Amino acid sequence: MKKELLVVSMLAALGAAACNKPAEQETAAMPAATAEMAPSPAMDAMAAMPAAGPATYKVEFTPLWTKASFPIEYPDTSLIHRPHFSGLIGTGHNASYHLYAIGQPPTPGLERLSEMGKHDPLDTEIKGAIAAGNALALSESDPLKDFSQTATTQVQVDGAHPMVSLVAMIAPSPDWFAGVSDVNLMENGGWVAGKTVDVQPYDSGGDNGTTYLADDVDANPKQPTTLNQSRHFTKDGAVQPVARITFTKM
Ligand SMILES: [Ca+2]
Ligand SMILES: [Ca+2]
Repeated sequence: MKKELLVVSMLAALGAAACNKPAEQETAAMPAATAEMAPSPAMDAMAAMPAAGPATYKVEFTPLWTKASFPIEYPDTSLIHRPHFSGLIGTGHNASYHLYAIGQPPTPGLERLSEMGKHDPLDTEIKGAIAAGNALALSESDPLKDFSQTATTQVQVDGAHPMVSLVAMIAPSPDWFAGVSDVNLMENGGWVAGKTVDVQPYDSGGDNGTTYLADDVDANPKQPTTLNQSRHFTKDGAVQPVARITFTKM
């Protein structure tokens, strides 16, 4: 009996100690957070960790790439060349992974996505990033051919992988894609309820064609990925977004 009571009281004491710990850490962290110090990214990450467990967001991709907004050579000449977006592909990830990067040549996966709309081998590259701990889960949607609809998928994030990148081919095109990169869904240590971002057109650098329907002109060596500032996507000198993505926490 005595022994059991001792165990119970010890457990109670341990429990109390365990309960106190986070509270102590919180109060200890408070002055640093309220002080007028420039918060370093490392401090942000540490402060964010306890609050942000895994989260899933609904992704809705709304097309803006219409003939009315993008009249130059808009490719509506036949059913074969009917304008559409390939299925979206992307992932939640950390700062070590980039689906695409301005100034960097495309990976073989990004090149094929941008030229053919194929998810393979970009899906394999993302799975490699997952295996390396830099990405969380593969996200994919169906292609979008009816622009009165949206393309939808889901994306998973967690405290160590709070950023999201997604791409889809602008089709038909030589190597042009719509994308968002490094969208951070964590703000002030917690997950945002929702976020809407513009999706810009890019040129992956995998092909040298300069019109939607240009013949295949493989780029060798590969060119750096750029924001697509061709006449097809600019208005008054400014690149126009070709879609909008809304993230909604589920
Ligand atoms: Ca190109
Ligand atoms: Ca190519």
